[in-house]
Amino acid sequence: FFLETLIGHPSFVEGDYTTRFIDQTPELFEVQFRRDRATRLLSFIGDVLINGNPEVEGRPAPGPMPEAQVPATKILVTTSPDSDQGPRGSRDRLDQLGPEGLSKWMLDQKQLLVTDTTFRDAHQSLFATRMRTHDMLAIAEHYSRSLPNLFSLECWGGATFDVAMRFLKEDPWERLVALRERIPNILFQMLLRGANGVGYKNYPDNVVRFFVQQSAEAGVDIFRVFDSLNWVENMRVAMDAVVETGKVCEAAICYTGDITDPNRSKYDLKYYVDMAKELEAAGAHIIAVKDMAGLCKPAAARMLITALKQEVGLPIHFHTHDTSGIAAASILAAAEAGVDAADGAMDSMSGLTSQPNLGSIAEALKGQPRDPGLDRTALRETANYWDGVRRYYQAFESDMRAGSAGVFEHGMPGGQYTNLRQQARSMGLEAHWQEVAAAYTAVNEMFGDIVKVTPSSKVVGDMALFMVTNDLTPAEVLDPNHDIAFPESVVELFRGDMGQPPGGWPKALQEKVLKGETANTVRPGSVLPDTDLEQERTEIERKLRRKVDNRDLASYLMYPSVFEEYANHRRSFGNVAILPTPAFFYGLEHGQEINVDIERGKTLIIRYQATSDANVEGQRTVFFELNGQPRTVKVADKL
Ligand code: 3PY
Ligand code: ZN
Repeated sequence: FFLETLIGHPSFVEGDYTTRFIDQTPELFEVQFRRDRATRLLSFIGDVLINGNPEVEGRPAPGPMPEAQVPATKILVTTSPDSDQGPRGSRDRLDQLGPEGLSKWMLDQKQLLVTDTTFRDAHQSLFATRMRTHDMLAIAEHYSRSLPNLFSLECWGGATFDVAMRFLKEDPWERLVALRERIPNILFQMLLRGANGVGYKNYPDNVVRFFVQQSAEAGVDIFRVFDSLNWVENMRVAMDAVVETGKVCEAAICYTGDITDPNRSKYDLKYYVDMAKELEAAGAHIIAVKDMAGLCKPAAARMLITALKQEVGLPIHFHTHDTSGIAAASILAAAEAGVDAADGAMDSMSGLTSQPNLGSIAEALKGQPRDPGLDRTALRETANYWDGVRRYYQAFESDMRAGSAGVFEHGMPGGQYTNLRQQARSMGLEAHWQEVAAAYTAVNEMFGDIVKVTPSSKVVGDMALFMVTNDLTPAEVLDPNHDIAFPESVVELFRGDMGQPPGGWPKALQEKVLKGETANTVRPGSVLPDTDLEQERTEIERKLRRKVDNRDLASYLMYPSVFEEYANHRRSFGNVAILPTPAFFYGLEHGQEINVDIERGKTLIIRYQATSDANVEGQRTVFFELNGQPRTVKVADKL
């Protein structure tokens, strides 16, 4: 193989080589021990058995984890004359009508269209985005066959991109493509943080465009685009890029404050209606009301949706969180006021910081004019499956037990709540959680009452933790004579690196934070130079000593070091996404056997036998049976 690669190299063929050839093409000379796929996976399992998966270190042990039961798939709705093709769904409608046609169809039809967020926001909000591709793929075909009346599946974007690579050692693109293969008929939806892509900072415009193009090609149909300060200027590049791909641009207004409270006038009904009109003029096909913290009370939902339906000519899609416990009432109020689509999560993945209960919303509307027409049995079976899956992730659950009206004070987004609480715990502040929540409220006020959603919410969280750990009061933070070394993210926010909030930043605090540095007021993307994409590609190819396709490049542009680390993990251990979840986090029991589908039609049967004592070099031998044959791997004992 080595010789073939060497003599096939263009420089070698052309006779164009000197000793510099060795320096310039190191990939040809790296003598790499290329282990087969099975050995790499066994090494990973061996490492988890001996050293543990660092991901669950220090987290609560899970209870029993019986295998989640995939329901036997029945075709419940077949509108296709060719039954092999499976039932037609919303994606077929998009193919037929195009994005403007889909938008018009949404307005013309009567049902409440329902999006299931289980594959993205639900697990982001309930267990820190840890759901693995393996658990999604097992149920995917069931969705396609049994729930074709769902409007869309929110299954990508937000934090899933980062967490997939950083913690789960998975390729987010492969997840999307594999889901697409199994669910060709239901629209896929992603959450895009506007100029922040799927990251935490503004990227150059051409990086945002490149990312959108790749996502569209890989299978995203609807892009829910938002800006973390509700600054429409900062959404245009992403929105235009979506429209250019021929996909659906769902532009979001992030809901904060309380439109039913006359004392909170900064974000009143007019503010939201004006923003929706701006987004309509900017080319959106759908308007999302993104209530990321679950602050939109039933009365507010009724007012807001009624006004938007009167003033805007686009369908409205309502997204909320159930942190307070009352969000389903808001969805029903929105449905009565004529909202076109709403988000829910499958029963066992709903409630608390997640979306309200999809199955119960469907039941509440059954037989009513807005009946979403979803099959009760299919919903129940799907929810049962997710119930089994959720047990695998016990270690990542927050210990929130009930909804809490406290969210109307702190306004923390559902996706942030569990993370911030975990962050506080890891800093030894668990007992001070109420103080952190109070500091979060105070920081928001000091910052001028801003929209809090990734990444602006992260900055508010950083500052809240900073205040609690340093025992700082709001008065001290605001006092110009009390010197404070603000966290870097706060400096960046006040410098305008994430854009501008409505009404600008509070001047006195901005001066104090920036310590003489000047603030930007222009759109950050307008001054960030375009990235040289090919230069970046060369750079990462050199680091990894392999070719890098557009999807890898897009991952690298979003998260350079996270991607590089993930790619190295993949080289050492192969595609660990195909392992069952308990094996990935906890390894195997003695004598336990698992089936691992290494590719379609090719299954490895892995049985764990035993582990030896460490040898003088600190290595242990792990004994497996692989498809009935003995196999061993050596693993360094790091503990
Ligand atoms: C994200 O950006 O990940 C969010 O879920 C915002 O609500
Ligand atoms: Zn959300």
